[in-house]
Amino acid sequence: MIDVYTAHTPNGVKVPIALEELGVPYRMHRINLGANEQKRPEFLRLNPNGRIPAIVDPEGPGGLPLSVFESGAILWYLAEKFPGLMPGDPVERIRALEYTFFQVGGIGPMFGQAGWFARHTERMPLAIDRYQAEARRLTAVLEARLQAVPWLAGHVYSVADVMNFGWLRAPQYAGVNLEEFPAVQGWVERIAARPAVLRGLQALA
Ligand SMILES: N[C@@H](CCC(=O)N[C@@H](CS)C(=O)NCC(=O)O)C(=O)O
Repeated sequence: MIDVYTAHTPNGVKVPIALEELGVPYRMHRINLGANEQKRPEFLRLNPNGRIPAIVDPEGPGGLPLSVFESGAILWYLAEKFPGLMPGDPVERIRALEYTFFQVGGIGPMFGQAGWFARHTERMPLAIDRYQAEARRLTAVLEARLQAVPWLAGHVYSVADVMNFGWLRAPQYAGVNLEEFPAVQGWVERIAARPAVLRGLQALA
């Protein structure tokens, strides 16, 4: 039974979705971000960065408990351990790794900043324009990929799709209109309709 420490946010939803896709039992520990529970010492022992999500696998390597933080590392760890989200084809596996890093280094930070500046009480048009433009540019990269192949790794649904879906399911947060990105919109709708995805989101509702 994997212990999951998370909240209903773009990064937080990825872990229950992945566990549902993999059919792995888990215990949910909801972290109240408003109360700063992610900065408490007991949470910092799991993630020194003080952010959700984090997991503890009681049966890590060598049969010992293992904590993992950073959603990309968590999903990659789970996908390597349990069958279902890691492409078998070596090229598609690298594509999955690319689009996992792309999300962690690009989509996540840029969408996050775009949303943060757009909602700040002080209006900062330069920052809003810069981050929203970058969010749109990154979405265009996904659009080009998904015009060519059905899933980000290529022909199989993978860890990379779950990673990016966490953010693209709520694009308006970053000022992105998916009507301008039809392949991304269709991909979001296909993922959102998956029973495991519905269960993973329900676990956090
Ligand atoms: N790169 C990290 C980002 C994690 C992250 O930014 N989590 C946010 C929620 S989406 C958080 O914990 N925010 C609370 C805080 O920063 O104190 C990951 O992918 O796990």
